[in-house]
Amino acid sequence: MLIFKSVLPAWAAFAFFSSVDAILQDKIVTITRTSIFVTCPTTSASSLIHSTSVPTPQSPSSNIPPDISGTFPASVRQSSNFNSGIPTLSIPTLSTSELGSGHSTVSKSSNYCENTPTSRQCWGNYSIDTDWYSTVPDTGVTREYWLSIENTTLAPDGYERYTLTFNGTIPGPAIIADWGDNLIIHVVNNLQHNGTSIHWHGLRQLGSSEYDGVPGVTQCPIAPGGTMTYRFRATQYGSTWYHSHFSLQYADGLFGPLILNGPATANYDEDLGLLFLSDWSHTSAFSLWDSARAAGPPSLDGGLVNGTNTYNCSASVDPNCVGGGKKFETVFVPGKRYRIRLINVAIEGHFQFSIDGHNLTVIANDLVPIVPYETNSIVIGEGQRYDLIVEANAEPGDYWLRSGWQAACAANQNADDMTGIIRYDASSTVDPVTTSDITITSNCADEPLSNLVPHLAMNVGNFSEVTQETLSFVFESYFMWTINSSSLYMNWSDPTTLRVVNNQSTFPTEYNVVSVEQTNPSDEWTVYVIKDESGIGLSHPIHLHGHDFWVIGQAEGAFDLATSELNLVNPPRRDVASLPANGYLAIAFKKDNPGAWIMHCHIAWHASEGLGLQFVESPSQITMALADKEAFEDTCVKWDAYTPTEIYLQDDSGV
Ligand SMILES: *[C@@H]1O[C@H](CO)[C@@H](O)[C@H](O)[C@H]1NC(C)=O
Ligand SMILES: *[C@@H]1O[C@H](CO)[C@@H](O)[C@H](O)[C@H]1NC(C)=O
Ligand SMILES: *[C@@H]1O[C@H](CO)[C@@H](O)[C@H](O)[C@H]1NC(C)=O
Ligand SMILES: *[C@@H]1O[C@H](CO)[C@@H](O)[C@H](O)[C@H]1NC(C)=O
Ligand SMILES: *[C@@H]1O[C@H](CO)[C@@H](O)[C@H](O)[C@H]1NC(C)=O
Ligand SMILES: *[C@@H]1O[C@H](CO)[C@@H](O)[C@H](O)[C@H]1NC(C)=O
Ligand SMILES: *[C@@H]1O[C@H](CO)[C@@H](O)[C@H](O)[C@H]1NC(C)=O
Ligand SMILES: *[C@@H]1O[C@H](CO)[C@@H](O)[C@H](O)[C@H]1NC(C)=O
Ligand SMILES: *[C@@H]1O[C@H](CO)[C@@H](O)[C@H](O)[C@H]1NC(C)=O
Ligand SMILES: *[C@@H]1O[C@H](CO)[C@@H](O)[C@H](O)[C@H]1NC(C)=O
Ligand SMILES: *[C@@H]1O[C@H](CO)[C@@H](O)[C@H](O)[C@H]1NC(C)=O
Ligand SMILES: [Cu+2]
Repeated sequence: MLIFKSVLPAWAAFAFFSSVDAILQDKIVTITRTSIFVTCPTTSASSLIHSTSVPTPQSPSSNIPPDISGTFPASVRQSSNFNSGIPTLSIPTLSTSELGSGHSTVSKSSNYCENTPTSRQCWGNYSIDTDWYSTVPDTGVTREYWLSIENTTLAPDGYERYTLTFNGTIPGPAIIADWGDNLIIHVVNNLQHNGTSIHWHGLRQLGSSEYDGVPGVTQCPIAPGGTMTYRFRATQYGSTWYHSHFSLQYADGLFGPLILNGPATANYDEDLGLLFLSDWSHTSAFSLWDSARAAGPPSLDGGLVNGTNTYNCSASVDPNCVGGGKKFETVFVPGKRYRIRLINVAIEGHFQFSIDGHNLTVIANDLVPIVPYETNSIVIGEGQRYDLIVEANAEPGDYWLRSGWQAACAANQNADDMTGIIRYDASSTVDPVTTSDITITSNCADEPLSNLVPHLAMNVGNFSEVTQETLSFVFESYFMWTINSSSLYMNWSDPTTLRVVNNQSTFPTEYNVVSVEQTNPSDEWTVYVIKDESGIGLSHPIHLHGHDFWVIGQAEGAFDLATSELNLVNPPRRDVASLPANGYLAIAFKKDNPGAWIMHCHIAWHASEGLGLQFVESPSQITMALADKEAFEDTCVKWDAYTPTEIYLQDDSGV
C-alpha cells in the first residue's frame, strides 16, 4: 500500500521543478526551416482502409439505460452529404433484428434535413439541438477497423529514432464514423516486449465500460502478439483521438484521429480533420522516465505539428540527425471556410495556437458544440480539443501557422519552431515571411469559461454529495503526486472492472476509488472538487473518462463549499479542464453511466507519477454480455500467461 502521511515543504518542490530551467540553460540548440520534402509520415484520407460489415449482435446495447432505449427502424443514409471532405462509403443498412433492441431513436421525419456547407446544424432526422445524451441516431451502420501497434524507426522532424506507431505512422490512421454508428476496432499488439491498451478519448462508453481501454482499470493489457477487439457505439459526435493508455506509450507516438461526424454550430466548406500539436523528444519517453521522476521533467528537443517538423541537422555530427524533416502544410482556396479539429497531445506542454493573418471561429470544446466565438488565438491544454473554422479571407500568400508553445508552462528546446504553413498557392515552396501579432500569455489553464457556452444548454441537477480531495505530493526516492495522501497505482493483472465482475466490493487504497451510486431518483448528480495544495505552482489538465463533466468551479485560491461560487447554470461542459495552480476545479456529472472511470492529469509524466483516481459508479449495474465478458477475461488470461516472461516490469502508476 502506498499511503503517505507527510509531504515535503514547498521549497523542495520548487527546487525540484526549477531543475527544468537548469537543464534548459545547459543546451544551446539552433533551429532551421528547410523546404526539403520527404515522405510525410502520415496517411492520406484516401488510403484509409476501413470496411463495413454486418456486425455480430452488439451486446453493449443491452446495458443502455431505459430512458434512451427504443425501437430500431432501418436507417437510410444520404452518404454524399454527411461528411464533406472525407471519402464516403456505400453503407449497407441493417435490420432491427440484426442489431437487437436497446439503441435509441427519435423519429422526426418531417424535419429531415441535408447536412451541407450551408446547413451544418442539420443531421437527417436529428440536429444540433438534439440532446445526444439521451438520443442517438439509428444509422444501423457498423464500421470495422484494424490497428497494428508497431515499433517503427521514423524521423518525424529529421531526427531518426524508434517510435511507437499505429500502422507505421504518427499520427496513426484516422478512424471516422457517423454519430450513432457502431465501431468494431481490432487492435493487434506487435510490440516485442511491452503490453498495450487503447483508449477512445472522451467517448462515454455508455453500457460498454469494459472497452474504455485503461490497463488496470477496465482491462488487463494486451500481451505482446495478442489482439483485442473493442466494440462500442458512437453516441456522441465531434473531434477526438485514440491513444495508448499504457504507461508513457502515447508520448512515443501511439495516437491517432477519431472523428465522429455530426452537426455543427456554424457552417464550413471543408473538413481538414484533426490537427495534432505535440512536443517531441529525440529519445523514447521511457528512457527519460527515471530522470523525469527523480530530477524533474526534462526540456524536450522540440515539437511536431500533425506529426511533422524540421529539426536543424546542418551542424550536427549525430548520425541520427538525418535531416529532411518537413513542415506541416495545407493549401487554402480563397473564400472557403475550413474546419480544423485542433488537439493538444503533448507529453507536457500548453499551446496558444494561431494562424498569422487569420481569425479562428471556435465551434466546439472537446465533444460539445458551443455557441461560436471569434478569436485570433486559442489556449489549449493536453487532451483538450477545439473545433475551429478558419476562413481563407486573407491576401493570397504564405502564412505561418503557430502552435504557440507557452514557455511559462513548461520548457522546450525549440519552442519557437513549432510551426506549419498555410498556402494559398499550392506551387509555392517559400517560407512565409509573416509575423504574428499574438502575445503568448502565461495562462497555463483554460480559455475564459465565459467563452465556452454549450449550444445545448444544460443545468446541473440535484446533488447532495460533494466529494472534496486534495492534491499534494511525496518525494521519497522519486516524486509522486498524491490525492488525499495516496498515489494512484494500478495492478495491470487486477483491473477494477474484473473485481466488480467478481463481486468484490473492496479495492486497494492505491486504486484511489471514489464511490458513486445513484441512491435517490431525484438526486442523480455528483459533485467532485479537487484542490491543489501541493504548493508546486503547476496547472493540471484533468481528464475524466465515461462522462462529460460540467465545469462548475475553477479558480485560484482555496475552496470553501460555503462561500466559493459554483455555477450550475449551463456551465462549460467537456472532458478535460484545468485545475489551476494553487486553486481548485469543481465538476459535476450525472450518475447515468455505470462503470469504472479513471480521472487523471493529462500531463503524461504526472499520470505516471500517480495523479489520478477512479470513480466506481453504480458497480452493481455494470454488466457485460457473455461474449464481451469472455473477451474481457481472455485478455487477462493471456496477460497472466505472459507476465512470468516479462522483461520490463511496471515502474509507474500503469496509466
Ligand atoms: C541551421 O544550423 C546552421 C548551423 O548552426 C545555421 O548556420 C543555419 O542558419 C541554421 N538554419 C536555420 C534555418 O536556422
Ligand atoms: C493497419 O494495418 C493493417 C495491417 O498491418 C491493415 O490490415 C489495416 O487495414 C490498417 N488499418 C488502417 C486503418 O489503415
Ligand atoms: C428518419 O426518420 C424516418 C421516419 O421514422 C425514417 O424512415 C428514416 O429512415 C429516418 N432517416 C434517417 C437518416 O435516420
Ligand atoms: C523498439 O526497438 C528498439 C530497437 O530494436 C528497442 O531498443 C526497443 O526496446 C523497442 N521498443 C519496444 C517498445 O518494443
Ligand atoms: C516498454 O519498452 C521500453 C522500450 O523497450 C522499455 O524501456 C520500458 O521499460 C518498457 N516498459 C514497460 C512497462 O513495459
Ligand atoms: C493530420 O494527420 C491526420 C492523420 O494522417 C489526418 O487525418 C489529418 O487530416 C491531418 N490534419 C490536417 C489538418 O491536415
Ligand atoms: C479578426 O477579428 C477581429 C475582431 O472581430 C477583427 O477586428 C479583425 O479584422 C479580424 N481579422 C481578420 C484577419 O479577419
Ligand atoms: C479526502 O480527505 C478529506 C479530508 O480528510 C475528507 O474530508 C474526504 O472525505 C476525503 N475524500 C475521500 C473521497 O475519501
Ligand atoms: C496484482 O494482481 C494479481 C492478480 O490478482 C496478484 O496475483 C498480484 O499479487 C498483484 N500484484 C501486486 C503487486 O499486488
Ligand atoms: C456475482 O453476483 C451475482 C448476483 O448475485 C451472481 O449472479 C454472480 O454469479 C456472481 N459472480 C461471481 C463471479 O461470483
Ligand atoms: C430535485 O429535487 C426536488 C426535491 O426533492 C424534486 O422536486 C425535483 O424534481 C428534483 N429535480 C430533478 C431535476 O430531479
Ligand atoms: Cu498534472
